[in-house]
Amino acid sequence: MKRVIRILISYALALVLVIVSMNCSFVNIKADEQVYLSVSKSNSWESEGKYYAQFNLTITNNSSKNLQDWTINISKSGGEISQSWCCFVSDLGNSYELKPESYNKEIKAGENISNVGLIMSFPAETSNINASISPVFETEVKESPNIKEEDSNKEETKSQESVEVTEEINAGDEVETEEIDENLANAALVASRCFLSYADAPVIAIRACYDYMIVLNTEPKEEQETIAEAAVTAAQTASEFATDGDVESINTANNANDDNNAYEVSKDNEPVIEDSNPEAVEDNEPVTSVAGNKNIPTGRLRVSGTKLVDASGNVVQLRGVSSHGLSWFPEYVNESAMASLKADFGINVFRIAMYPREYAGYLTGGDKETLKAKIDEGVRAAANQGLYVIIDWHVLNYNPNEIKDEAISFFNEMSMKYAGYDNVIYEICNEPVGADWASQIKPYAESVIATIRANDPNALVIVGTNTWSQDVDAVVGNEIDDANVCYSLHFYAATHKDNIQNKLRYAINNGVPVFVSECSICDASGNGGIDYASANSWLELLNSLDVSYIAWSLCNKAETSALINSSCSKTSGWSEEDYSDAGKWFMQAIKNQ
Ligand code: IDC
Repeated sequence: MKRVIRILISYALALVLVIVSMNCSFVNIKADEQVYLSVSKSNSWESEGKYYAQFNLTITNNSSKNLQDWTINISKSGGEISQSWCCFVSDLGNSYELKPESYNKEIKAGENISNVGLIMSFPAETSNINASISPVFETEVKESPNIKEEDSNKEETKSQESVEVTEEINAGDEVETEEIDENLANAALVASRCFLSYADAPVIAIRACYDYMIVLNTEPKEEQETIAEAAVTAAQTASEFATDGDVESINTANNANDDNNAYEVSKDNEPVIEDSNPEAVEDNEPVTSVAGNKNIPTGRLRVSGTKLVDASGNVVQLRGVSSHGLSWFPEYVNESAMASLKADFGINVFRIAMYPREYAGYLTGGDKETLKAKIDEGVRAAANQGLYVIIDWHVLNYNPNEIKDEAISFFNEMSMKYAGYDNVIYEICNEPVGADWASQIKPYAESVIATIRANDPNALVIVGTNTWSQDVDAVVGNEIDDANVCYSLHFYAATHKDNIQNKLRYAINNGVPVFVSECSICDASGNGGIDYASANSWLELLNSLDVSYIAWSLCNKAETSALINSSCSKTSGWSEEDYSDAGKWFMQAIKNQ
């Protein structure tokens, strides 16, 4: 185990500090002669007496050496990070430390990464925060084993927690080979960092362990079960270690236990296809209709002007719910849940959100076969329930072209598999950021749609727009040359008001079909207070224009947008009190349309 610790702690940090002023404008200040940290404040809003600002970070490696790792330090200046993406955040007291995910850790010479971002809240309007970056160059870590040895002797400075966690796990687990120990030690290190600041840290920790297990793939399949168990134990140990009596953390650790089960269930859940009434789907029965209700449509949907119409030409407004991330809360994507929501809310669509990157994402260590089996279960369950279903490639906060090849291969597989399914809709990029419509998103969409069309000429496709799918106005006069495409606009009612509503009106007035494939009634972080007045005004607008909408999200996470109360562990068959305030609002909105 000592060797593991040595490896973990032998990074020679080339610490270069620079203060970056985060202002409304884009700043670009040198970290040293070679590495740049750029910060832009892309959005800000007020909610419940606090001021929120969203920052996007870009790290540019202008040196001739590859970057092996990096750490960003942000001083708190009275602020608090309420959300972050594509990085791990640790609370160091007066400052936050941001560490990379496995996929954006290395930055090759001459390249940059721009997917890291965060939302901070402040007691008063603030425009300045201090940030610094510590890059680690490749040559500094790629030393001979002897040098690692020396480094490790000097290395008592690295986080004490990390060391203790790794030792703790080694003592408690039953895994035999040193190689597996290493994986777990790495996982626990990631886990320990997570626990310091994330509300959903235990879940992330477990996923992190799982990631390591899968990515490194060091053992034959039979061994993986044992490793998985050890990984879960590791995460739990890390949880106890890091929570240190803090009530909120203990609660989240308890939730993680539920998640362990889900994780194990989904892992064993190979014959998902057999499980869910294969006849209905194999015969490709059309989506069933309920007589007399025009809002439960039949057959393939198509775009007609700015509206959606069903196979008989009836105007359709889809109204439904979205899953949370498929890797986070897979247990909510099941047929009984859909049946409950159909009965309680009257939904006619269900969205399956699959993150390619975040938290055991499809491209970042998530088990692709398990994720695809879950999608399959969702598609078939929806067909059985007479619901439309959206397969959402949940690009979040980056340019979808960064993973275009992977998207093409994913949608090729999906559209080949579901070509005969009238209920399947493809959403090819949830929320692009930093991606101009004309030069980035449109060409991306054209490539992905060409792939889908080769397998399925008729499926409805939803295309995200720039700035978290707000810029539908940019599509006006520059639509994709395809008859069955609509464009997404997302809103969170406490944050997005007139300005975004006007974009919706403008797009529709100019003939652009808009689909609200994600929305909620709280603020843009998915949390904070509910703004009922704004929510009602949005609902009125959507209904008046027959614009389809989908509520984020079906889970019991302790956040305002979760449709199920965090105290409720049921994954279907809910009663009214099991729904959160947001859940109750959407139930009324969808039911009473
Ligand atoms: C949020 C989830 C939250 C999770 C986070 C990960 O609610 O639990 O930790 O993602 O980054 C979106 C995104 C959607 C966000 C949601 C709320 O499409 O993924 O979910 N949101 O922030 N756009 C605007 C808001």
